[in-house]
Amino acid sequence: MKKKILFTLLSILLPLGIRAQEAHWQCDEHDFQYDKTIYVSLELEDQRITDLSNYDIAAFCGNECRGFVDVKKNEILDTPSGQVAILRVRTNNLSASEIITFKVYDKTEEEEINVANTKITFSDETAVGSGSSPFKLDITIRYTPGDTNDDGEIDLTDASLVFRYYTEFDEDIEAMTEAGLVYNIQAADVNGDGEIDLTDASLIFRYYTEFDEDVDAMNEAGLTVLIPSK
Ligand SMILES: [Ca+2]
Ligand SMILES: [Ca+2]
Repeated sequence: MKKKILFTLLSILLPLGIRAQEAHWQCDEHDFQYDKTIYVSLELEDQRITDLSNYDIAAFCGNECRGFVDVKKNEILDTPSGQVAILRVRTNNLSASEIITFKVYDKTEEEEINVANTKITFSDETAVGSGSSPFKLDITIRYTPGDTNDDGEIDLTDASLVFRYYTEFDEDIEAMTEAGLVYNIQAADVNGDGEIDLTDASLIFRYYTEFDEDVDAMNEAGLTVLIPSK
């Protein structure tokens, strides 16, 4: 009887132990045919983060996870200048260039950090970066796509700032700052296509009005938005 209780306890506890090690993001590699390896290092305030154990790193295309650093598969390299993550970004479209967004999860702060976008051409088979010269992701600046004035809300002010950046201020951030406006340009490219233009202003506007802050509904409608779901 004791054995049975022990076995039952173990069968409950073991999966919990395994789950505890799982990355913040998951994606099924079997859904994709091709991949490209990116060697990634993290930086905070111009300092290399040498120990990556407190962070999960993943790649996204729109809101779709395209790969994450899996510690269970030993996808962390120890190098003399610090740890480097091996991030395999996946695709089914070898001929296209895709905008890939990197996200980092800070396990201590329990916070998702949007880091950077980069355009990736998958047909070119060479890896991005290397163990000795990794692709640097700087997690110093934290922002939420769509919240262009960093006030914690995504609303018409944000849409208006993107619109004014593109029209009134002719893409001049300094002029906007001089005019007393807070404008976080990193948050402005809400569809992740690498451009900040009227499409982004329109997407934020539609998020707030037409779609009633429902990102999933926007994606179902075929619109790509990087604004996090509520
Ligand atoms: Ca805002
Ligand atoms: Ca854009």
